[in-house]
Order: sequence, then C-alpha cells, then structure tokens
Amino acid sequence: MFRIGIDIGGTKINIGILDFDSKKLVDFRKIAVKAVNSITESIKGTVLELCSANGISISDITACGIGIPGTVSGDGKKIIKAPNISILTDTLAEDLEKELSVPVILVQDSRAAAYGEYIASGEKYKTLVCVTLGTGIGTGIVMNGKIFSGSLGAAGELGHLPVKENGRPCGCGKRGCLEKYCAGGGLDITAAEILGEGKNAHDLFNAAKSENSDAVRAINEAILMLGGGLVSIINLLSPDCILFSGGLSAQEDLYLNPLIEYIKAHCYTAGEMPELRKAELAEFSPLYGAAFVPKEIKGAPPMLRLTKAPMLSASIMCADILNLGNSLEEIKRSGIEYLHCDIMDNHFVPNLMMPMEFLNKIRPATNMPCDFHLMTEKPETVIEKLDVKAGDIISIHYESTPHVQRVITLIKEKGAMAAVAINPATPISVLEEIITELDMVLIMSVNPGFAGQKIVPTSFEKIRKMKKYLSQRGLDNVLIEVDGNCSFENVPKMYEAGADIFVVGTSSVFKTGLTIEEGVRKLRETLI
Ligand code: S6P
Ligand code: MG
Repeated sequence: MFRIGIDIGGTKINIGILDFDSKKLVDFRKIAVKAVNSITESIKGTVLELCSANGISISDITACGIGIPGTVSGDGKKIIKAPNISILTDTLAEDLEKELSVPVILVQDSRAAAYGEYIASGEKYKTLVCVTLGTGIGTGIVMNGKIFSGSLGAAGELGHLPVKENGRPCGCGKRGCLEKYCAGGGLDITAAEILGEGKNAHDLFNAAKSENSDAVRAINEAILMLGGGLVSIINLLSPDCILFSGGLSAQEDLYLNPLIEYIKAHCYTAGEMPELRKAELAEFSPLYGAAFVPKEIKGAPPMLRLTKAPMLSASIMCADILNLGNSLEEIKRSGIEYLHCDIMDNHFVPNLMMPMEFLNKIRPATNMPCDFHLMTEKPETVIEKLDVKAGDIISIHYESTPHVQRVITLIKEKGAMAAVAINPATPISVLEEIITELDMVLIMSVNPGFAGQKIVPTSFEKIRKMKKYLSQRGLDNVLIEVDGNCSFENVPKMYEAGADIFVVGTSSVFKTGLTIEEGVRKLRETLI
C-alpha cells in the first residue's frame, strides 16, 4: 500500500508517492507554483502521472497528506490562515478527496516536517523538535511519537518569540519577533541596513566570510537571539533531539555550527545533551511527514483519525472464568474501553455462550460499557432481556435474521448503539439499505463461534473496503469493529486498514503468559 505526501511551498509544490511498509519515497515530482491554474487539477494530474509511471493503481493509495505553510483546522480539513499562498482554496482537502477517492488530510508544514524526521529516524526519539530556518522560522514538535499542537493549536511558534521591544514589524501583527532578526527574511533586512539597499542575507554571509566586522557582529547577534530561543525550548521540553533544516541551515560554518555551540554552552541538562544536528530528509521532510500523518493523528473523522484513538473490547469468554471478578477489575484498570459479551445459541453458531443469568451477574459488577455480540437466531428475543445502559453497543448478525431493519430499530429503542456484524463470506454490499441507521459495523475476521481461530486473510482488505464504502457515503462517523484473532501482529494492520475497535481475546490481551495489563500495554505500543 502507498501514501501520497505533498508539500505546498511559496514557489513550488513537491508531490511524492511513498511505500507505507518500507517508508521509502518511491518517486516524486515538483510543480512550479506559477504554473498552477487550479491546484486541485494540478495535484490530481501529477498524482495520476506518478501512479502510472510507477505501475501503482490509485486504489493502492490509502491516504494523502498535504503540508500547508499556514494554520489548518484541528480536523485537518480546512485551511484557517495561509497568507502567503494565493493558489490555495478553502475546499482543497474536500475537492482532492472527491477527485482521488482517498482520504486527504492537511497539516501545518513544520509539524509535518518534524513528523517526517521522526518517522525517518525509525521512531527512535520520544521528543523531537524540528526547526526550519527559511524566510521565517518553522518549528514542529513531536512528543511521545505524536505531533504536538498544544491545547489551543498554536504550539511551536518559536519564530514569534519577542526579542526586541518595538522592533521590526512582523507578519503576525506584532513587532520584534525572533524570525525578523534570525531567519532568512530578517537577515535580508539586516543586510540592507548594514551593506546598503538591495543587499540580502546571502550578501551578509559573503561579507562575513570576507571578515567585514559589521556583518560578523550582526550574524553573531542573530545567533545569540536564536540560541536563546532554542535554549528555552530545551530547558522547557528536554527533547532527545533538535534538528535543523531550511536554507539557512546550509550556512554551517557561519551560522549553524556556532548556533549549536551556543546551545551546548547554555542549555540546562540533567547530564545528557540532546542531539543537535541537521535534519536528515532536508527538503523532503514535510512531504514525507504529511504522507504518514493520517496514521498518526488519531482524531476527528475516523477515516483520518482526527478525534478517535483505537479502542479495545475485551472478550469476556476468553477471561479467567474462575477468577472473573479480578479479571473485570484488571480489564477496567488497564484502560480497555468495552466489555465484549458474546452470546451464542448453538443454532446460528455451533457453540453455546453466556446465558442471561450469567450476563446479568456481570453487568452490575462493572460500570464499563458493554459491547454485546449476538450470534443467535431471533436476536430480538435476546435483546428484550438484555440489561442495556447508555453507551452500550449491540451487534446482531446480518445473516441471523430476515428482519435486520426491525431489529436495528429495537436496539435503538433500548437505547444502545446499533451495529450489524457480517461473517467473512458476507459482502459489504448487503449493508446498503441499512448503513445510514448504524453506529457501527462489526467485521468478523474469523467465522463466529469460537475463540483462538486463525484470521481469514481477506479480512484486512475487507476492512479497507468498508472504510472506503463509509467514506464515499459521508458516513465517517460509523465505527468499524473487528472480531477474531486480533493479535499483536494483526491489530496494527487492521488499524491501518481503518478499523476503530478491536475485540481482544486469546491472541493478545488474554494470551497465556501475559497479564491483561501487560497485553494491553504491548498492544497499544503497536498502535502509536
Ligand atoms: C467468537 C467471538 C469472539 C471471540 C474472540 C476471541 O466468534 O465472537 O468475540 O471471543 O474473537 O478472540 P481470539 O483472540 O481468541 O480470536
Ligand atoms: Mg464476538
């Protein structure tokens, strides 16, 4: 499977196609901004051309991320502010999503760059700061493997640290911001002041190389200001790593190296110095990061993971029945979201499970929401007897009753979230007439009836199809649950394919040799 990563800049748009598994850039193209009439058309044309040049079908693209030089909404769908780029349209994400039939997410370019470097490092840093020294200063922060935007969404504006009272006016509306002195644009102004009208940062560095003392002093002043800002970041966040990119970072002898020396001499550490060096991916980091962001941002429309993190539903039939009270407590303590209660009638499936007397003892013993999975004929007769609380989910099998719609109505009347489960051999298309009434679809990744089975291999593709099916109908709020062999190995693939809730049983959380808490921790680690 592949991703599209796009980086929209002031003069050019970089578009790349990336292999999701190897995390390698397969191929890329550059478009000059001045050659763009319609941004949607230009991007679409280039993506299709890239696909065909590399023998990749558009249906193998699972998501597209776009780095934007500006502020984007929390759900990654709208551009809020991008004053320097006139070709952008408000509906870019929406339009491209329609044109390419893949989920599209927008992300501020410096955050995308930081995330790109994080992925390129093999996810080895816990907290990484990526500073792009271009015309301005872009700062992206990755904390615990996730992009950090701050509660109010404006984290990482190092460039707007005030360094001079009533100083140079800045595009942000304030005066005396750090980037107006230390980034390329600021050094252009300094050059004009010192060397004369028309001179720029490049001339300033050339003058410093020829030992022009004013130029040397001006550059050193800029280093002290920027160094001070970066020391504050280190003292505040204690990151593993600060990476530098952007045109100015190429001035190694006169700018980057002395800056790093200043930071080393002034930052507060508990012994270990953060790694301070040039970014690895250089100009490709925003494109690269944007491409992998759709997996990372677990948030809003579930397709793009902008508000929802993956959820676990613990299969009670796999718990230690002789010790059920303790297991229930441990399940709760480990942060599992749902209790998955399987009900089987030995008719619809060849097994019996959970008599009502048993279930009705479990229900008052926990305040966790229940995820009832009915594998019975005449599901309505079971639903009537269930002790349902707000937040519970009831899934019935499409194959179990000729009256699916009637039963969905009954579930809703009981106040539960309504879900329909489909067996491995049942196509998604059977949901067509009822999909708008559902809160969740349960994809069976084994044939129902027993725990401890092997996954039906086509399940991953089925989840992916389901996700697309929902998205094409504007039903991104409908959850996808997967039941059957949700192992440490399978869950990340199911998640990547688009599933939201995983029924965890003997293959992960109740695996012999692990405590429930250890199993949950191990599983969550695969989903970061
Ligand atoms: C079985 C049932 C499931 C199992 C669960 C077991 O049909 O619906 O909920 O309890 O799938 O998980 P595992 O990890 O043993 O496959
Ligand atoms: Mg089940």
